[in-house]
Amino acid sequence: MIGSANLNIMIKAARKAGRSLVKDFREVENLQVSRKGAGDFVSKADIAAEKILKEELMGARPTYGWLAEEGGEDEGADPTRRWIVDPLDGTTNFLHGLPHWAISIALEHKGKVVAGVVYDAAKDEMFFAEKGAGAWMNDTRIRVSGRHRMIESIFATGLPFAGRSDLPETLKDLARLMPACAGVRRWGAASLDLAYVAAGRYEGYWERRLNTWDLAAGVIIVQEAGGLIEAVNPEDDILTSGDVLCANESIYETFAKVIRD
Ligand code: 2AM
Ligand code: CA
Ligand code: CA
Ligand code: CA
Repeated sequence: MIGSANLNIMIKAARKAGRSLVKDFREVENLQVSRKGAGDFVSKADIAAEKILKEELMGARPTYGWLAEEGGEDEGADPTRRWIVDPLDGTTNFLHGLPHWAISIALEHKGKVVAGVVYDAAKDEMFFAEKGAGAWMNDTRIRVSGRHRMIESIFATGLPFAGRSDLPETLKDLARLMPACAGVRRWGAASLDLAYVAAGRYEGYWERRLNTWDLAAGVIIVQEAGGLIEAVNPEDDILTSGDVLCANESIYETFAKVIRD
């Protein structure tokens, strides 16, 4: 797969920030951590990774805009293009020594995501996609799963953590979904949940109240892998609402009905 210049910039940046995160992950007990809000932590590792990503991405494309979880927002000289970055998605896992976290980088053009990279550095799995060019994991083209029976399917979600207000909705969803399917998983890194749907590892995923940087890269990876993705309420915009529902094509309608009814 030969990507565009921008995709190569994104992959190179993800690898460089990934090396920094893997190093910090090995000595995670020594990291300085602070709390941004209820249950929302940030560490030296998040900050260091974001600094590397900013140097790499803005260094290569100085006119683009910038939106990142730990460093706020800048409108670039070119208002049509913007990097959307989560330097460490799954910080809570990272801080507990759980190897399930990722770097998420998206490129937006005129309000639409045109390229996305989700890098699981601990497992060296680089998920990426570019509009019209398919979705990939390392050297392999990926596709959503072909399962179409609910009873054989597994779904992922995020369980609301301290401070998040969507508990009643999530409990209602779970009560309807759990008896109908083969299982529900909760891993704690939204960008990887999306990448796993794209790779056919589970059939679908839904979650509410996410941030733009959790979702932007994963959205295009799911689409390019042949998946369907919308906001939980299909009239909403995914990135601005932060609510997402995605699945392979064959099960989408049945799954969406369970969550939406
Ligand atoms: P973060 O690690 O970048 O903050 C969905 O669960 C998203 O919520 C995750 O991708 C995660 O992104 C964020 N999040 C923030 N605090 C969390 C917590 N205590 N538990 C799980 N996810 C959390
Ligand atoms: Ca966070
Ligand atoms: Ca995140
Ligand atoms: Ca983060």
